[in-house]
Amino acid sequence: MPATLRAVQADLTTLQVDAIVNAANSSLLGGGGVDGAIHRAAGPALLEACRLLGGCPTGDAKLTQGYRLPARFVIHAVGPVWHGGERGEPEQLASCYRRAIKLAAQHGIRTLAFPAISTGAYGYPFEPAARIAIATVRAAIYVSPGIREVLFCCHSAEDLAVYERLLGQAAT
Ligand code: AR6
Repeated sequence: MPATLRAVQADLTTLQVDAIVNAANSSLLGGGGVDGAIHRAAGPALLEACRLLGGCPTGDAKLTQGYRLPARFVIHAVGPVWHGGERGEPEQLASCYRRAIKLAAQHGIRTLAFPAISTGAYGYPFEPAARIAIATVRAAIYVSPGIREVLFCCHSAEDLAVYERLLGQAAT
């Protein structure tokens, strides 16, 4: 059975999953948005762990423990800054989703939740980013049979509606 893909509206930091994915920057030293919320909820040990990772290139991901979070792990993924779409942004965005799924599979993670990477401070248009997220995760989990459920965690009802439509799970 392939993993279930589902959209939810929630604060990512509250989700009871094996891993949450952070929309990080390449320093991995924290920031605003979902990154700031994750660091606040996880506590200072997360920043200490991130310091040891030596940053992360755009399109890649690295894993830490989740510390005070309900999630056991945080996968820090670095999405692209949107510059209009002609500078490799779609491929970089797909790459960070692929890398996050690969790391999850390598660590025996069965359930994980993504935020809409790059769609906040990094300015990636929401619906094109959601399409890439869904298509990339669908393809990646196909070769990672240990992963049972992937949640797309949306901050707003409007964002949730986009994911539900694209996933074909809109409420009837
Ligand atoms: N739970 C779920 N989704 C959230 C939450 C939350 N608590 N908070 C924000 N979002 P952003 P980016 C959504 O800006 O665009 C940071 O400073 C938000 O509505 O967090 O990848 C990093 O350090 C949006 O849809 O990440 C980087 O410097 C999505 O999360 C930079 O921002 C991503 O918004 C990364 O920018």
